[in-house]
Amino acid sequence: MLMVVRSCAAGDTVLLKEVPARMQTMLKQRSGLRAAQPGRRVVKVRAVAAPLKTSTSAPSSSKALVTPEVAKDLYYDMVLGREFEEMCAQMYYRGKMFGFVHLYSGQEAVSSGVIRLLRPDDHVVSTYRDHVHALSKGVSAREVMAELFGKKTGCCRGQGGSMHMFSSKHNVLGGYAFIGEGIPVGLGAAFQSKYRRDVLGDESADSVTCSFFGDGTCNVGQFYESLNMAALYKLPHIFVVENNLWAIGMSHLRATSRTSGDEHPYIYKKGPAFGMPGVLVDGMDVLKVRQVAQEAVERARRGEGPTLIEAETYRFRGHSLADPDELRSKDEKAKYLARDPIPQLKKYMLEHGLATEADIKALEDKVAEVVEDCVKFADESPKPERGQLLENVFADPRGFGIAEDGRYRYQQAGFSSGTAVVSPPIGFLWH
Ligand SMILES: Cc1ncc(C[n+]2csc(CCOP(=O)(O)OP(=O)(O)O)c2C)c(N)n1
Ligand SMILES: [Mg+2]
Repeated sequence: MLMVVRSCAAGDTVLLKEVPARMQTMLKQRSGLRAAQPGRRVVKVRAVAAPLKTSTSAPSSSKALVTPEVAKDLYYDMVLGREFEEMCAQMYYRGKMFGFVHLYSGQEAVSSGVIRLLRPDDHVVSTYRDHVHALSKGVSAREVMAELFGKKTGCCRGQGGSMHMFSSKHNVLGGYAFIGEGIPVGLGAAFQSKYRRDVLGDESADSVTCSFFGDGTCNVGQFYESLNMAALYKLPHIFVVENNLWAIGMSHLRATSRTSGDEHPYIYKKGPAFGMPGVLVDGMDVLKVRQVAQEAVERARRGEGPTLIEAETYRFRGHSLADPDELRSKDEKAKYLARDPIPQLKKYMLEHGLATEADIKALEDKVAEVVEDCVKFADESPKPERGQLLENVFADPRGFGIAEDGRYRYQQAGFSSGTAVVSPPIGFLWH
């Protein structure tokens, strides 16, 4: 099996038992250490990754890491994420959306690199920065945009909005406004897969769950509780930290403690502390993310338990569309813009003969068409009826809003005489 080691830096560790025997020798040599027993945390390594095994056809160039089909799929997915969100920004400032909207621009390589590997029956859990995760998992652009517009045709029938994308059909278990809330939900999804296989004896139950969250979220308790339980029960759960260096205006460097001997607050090192592999990956490179995710997914499917992946990434916009983004330095932004994952993949595809300029243009044209179409669809879709507010709250909606005459209050004259007026960018007023 080909393993890729990007670099070996002093202070970094990885569980040797997670590394094949052939690699253990090489890693020991690289790290300048004397022989060590498998299982001891002695190797200085930044990232290990396995080869891609998902595609049926071989890469067209012997040097290419993926097939043309996979490369095109990744490119399409990343461009869709980017262009969809550019459209979100336009529509938000035109008052078509209400509440807060957090864009993902810049981080697409993480969503595409991980989620495009998954099967339909695998689960994904997101955060409030969730539109692109939903798209990568197959929720249609129409359903996501309509949800952002608060329309009945949205994936949550307009009741979730930007931060709560959910689709049972696609096993997207939600965006969550409270940071860290989604991680235990992901754990539950992983648990049901394990329970089916180990307790109910369903040999085919090998689905995995990927939970996405940010660097700031790694300093809340639910992260640690979930690491503990995932390791304890060897759950098929992949923790994907999208480290974009900032938690609103709080720098990761100021907010997170260092593991002993480190200058930098690495999150991936918290994995081995709980008995699972921790992997650091360049989150601006979709192919590297895919390699690392492939290894973690295969490991989870084999029943070998969770992995913690830290993807170094960056958001190209403010925390939300209401953030003037004045805290981050121009130099820092320029440094990461130069590493934009989309042109990087395009260059790779052209250099490795995975696509022609015409192929790439066709993918971009297709995205433009899909984005235009979803906005038109969302705009023309109907708003939810008021009665919908009483649904999905109680098993019997009459437990809430029941009038003395036995009818729902919303059915009484006057209940729905007001109009929801959008007052961007802050929220809405009833009058
Ligand atoms: C439990 C909880 N505490 C505080 C907040 C306020 N809050 C919203 S976003 C955020 C920062 C999260 O940063 P990070 O996890 O790095 O995600 P990013 O926004 O960078 O994607 C905070 C603290 C919240 N939403 N939930
Ligand atoms: Mg962050």
